[in-house]
Amino acid sequence: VSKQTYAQRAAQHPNPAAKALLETIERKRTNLSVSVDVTKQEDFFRIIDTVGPYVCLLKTHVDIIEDFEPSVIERLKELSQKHDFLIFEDRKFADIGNTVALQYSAGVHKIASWSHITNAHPVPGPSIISGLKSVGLPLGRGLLLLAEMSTKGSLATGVYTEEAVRMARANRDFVIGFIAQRRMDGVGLREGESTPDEDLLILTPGVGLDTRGDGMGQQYRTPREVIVESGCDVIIVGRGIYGKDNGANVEAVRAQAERYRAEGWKAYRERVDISD
Ligand code: UP6
Repeated sequence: VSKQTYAQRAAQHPNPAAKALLETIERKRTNLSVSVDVTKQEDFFRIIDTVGPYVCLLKTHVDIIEDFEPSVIERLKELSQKHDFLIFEDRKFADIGNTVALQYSAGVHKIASWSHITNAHPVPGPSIISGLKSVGLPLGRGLLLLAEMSTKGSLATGVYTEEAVRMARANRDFVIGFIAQRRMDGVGLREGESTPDEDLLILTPGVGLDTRGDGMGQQYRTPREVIVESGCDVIIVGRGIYGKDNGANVEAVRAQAERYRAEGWKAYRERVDISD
């Protein structure tokens, strides 16, 4: 899979959210997702309007917005249309099926109604997928499982990661891939098992060009390490793009978004061997 182009993969993908993401990547020539982790609407929308042209997917933590109101979602949807990107609410669900179905569909944020993609920790077992799927599948949404994390000392390793991959494989109509640090093709396969037509996407946070960590356990690798060496599909970048001042300098944010987009795309072309 990692040698195929995004366009080839888009043409074959059965899940509508994954297909739309792969098509957007190809159309905009960007495998960059920006994570907009700021707490004020003003900063949130300024950053999104600036990075919009450079991203395939916009990642949110909508619960950190202090002045949240329902119009935030309307504006976010408008910007997603204007700039042609998908939305990924990084909710990291982790509860029993019944609870996550309520958290996904209801509450203040009604995530399922606007977020094309969301994610979940596999820690509760397959029932977390059933719960989220009951809400998201009819809406054409996609789910990512956190098979690994970017943080120092993460417990999501070894057998845990393998079981996460098996859970995804058993639910390929709704689970479109992973938050992980490397390609998962072949991970967790049992004796004699093979999955030739499987395309599980890898979206990777912990990406930075200028530092290796943040002093709070985050670990950064470069787009090239992530895309070429580890075979991942999408780079997720937060503070590397909007900096320490919540993206106050619009031109600096634009320059960083363009820089990460170019690095991510160059790495992809190296991986699939496109030379023209
Ligand atoms: N994130 C990680 N690592 C993971 C999973 N998720 O960093 O394993 C998320 C964080 C944050 C973003 O919640 O929103 O990706 C990374 O931001 P940064 O680039 O500013 O470190």
